[in-house]
Amino acid sequence: MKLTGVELRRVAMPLVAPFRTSFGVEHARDVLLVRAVTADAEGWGECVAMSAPLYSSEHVDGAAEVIRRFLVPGVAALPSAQAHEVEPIFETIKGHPMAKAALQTALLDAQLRGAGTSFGSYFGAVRETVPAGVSVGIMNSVPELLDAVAGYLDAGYLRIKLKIEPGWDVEPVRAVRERFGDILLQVDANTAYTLADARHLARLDPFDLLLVEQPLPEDDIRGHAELAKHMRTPICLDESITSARAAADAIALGATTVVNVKPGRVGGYLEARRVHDVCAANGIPVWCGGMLETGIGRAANVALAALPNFTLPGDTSASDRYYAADITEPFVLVDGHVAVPDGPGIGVTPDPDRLTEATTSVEWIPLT
Ligand code: SMG
Ligand code: MG
Repeated sequence: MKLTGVELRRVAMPLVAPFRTSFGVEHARDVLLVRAVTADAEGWGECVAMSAPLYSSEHVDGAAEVIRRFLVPGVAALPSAQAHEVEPIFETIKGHPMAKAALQTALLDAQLRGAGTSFGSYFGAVRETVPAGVSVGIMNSVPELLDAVAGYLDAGYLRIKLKIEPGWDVEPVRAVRERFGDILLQVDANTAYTLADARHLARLDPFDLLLVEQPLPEDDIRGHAELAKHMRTPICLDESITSARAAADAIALGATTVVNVKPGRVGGYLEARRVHDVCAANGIPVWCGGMLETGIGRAANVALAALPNFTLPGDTSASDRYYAADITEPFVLVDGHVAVPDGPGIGVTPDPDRLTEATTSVEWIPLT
């Protein structure tokens, strides 16, 4: 599979409501889409880097620069550019997993569209629909939070995740538990605490949460292992899990007993599959994280979430939780589940009119 050229397209996607986390407020995504063109097919990938390096060290302008300046020239030098064939070249470039994931996904989509194989069947999906959770941002007040959660439960979401930070943790969790009873409930701190908060975090234990996600800094694996000794709520790492090796280490050290899998964070779907496998081999359940993806990124995530060890509902919500008008056919919630696309590749394609409407810039990188 020889690559002909790569398009980098920026798309402005306003969110239906601001999404506040411990690291900031998102009002819109500035999405970088990668289109890989080969002689036989073309494929799409979505870069999940945010506008600013607040969730992780990457940001969208930097990712575009890495793709154009280092990744595409690396791929251009290869005789064939199937997804697994670019991995050794990508490994020589340090970091930038979200940039790598976006390009590799576009290549894999082109490859699988050419072969008439869906992402789901390529990776070994075992279900046709996946249970959907929803991630609920930090709100201005508890009543506002309860209204938001009520709306999501009415819509059919099977699991609620509350974003927390110091000053917005025990009280909102208590309020949601008291009001909605025995729902599947978990929290995500996005690194907002330190080990010195261990006793405070243990105050979440009485609420029978499924897990607490990434309470401590990304590089504090030992801290998470120590924290696990001081609280009953299972710890689930997100930001810290940057590869299958990192997952194996965190598990071996007792820092995580559940893992959030995000393909962008680990450099692509092949590595995400390896994270899944390492966790499965260790009896560690996984679930699919989200980065406010458009339908392009969501399609591939939903296929990944259909693998056997994805046993908890993911942050794979329906399109209307994020966008009034997505750039693909929307993913919809049916009985709390979203359907795994079964067409070739990621199984969805941008709507040409919506894409044009949302596009803010296009760059074509020819391969000579
Ligand atoms: O896609 O539903 C989604 C967002 C899920 O909470 C979510 N993602 O740390 O897990 C996480 C955050 C990272 C993105 S926040 C802008
Ligand atoms: Mg998280």
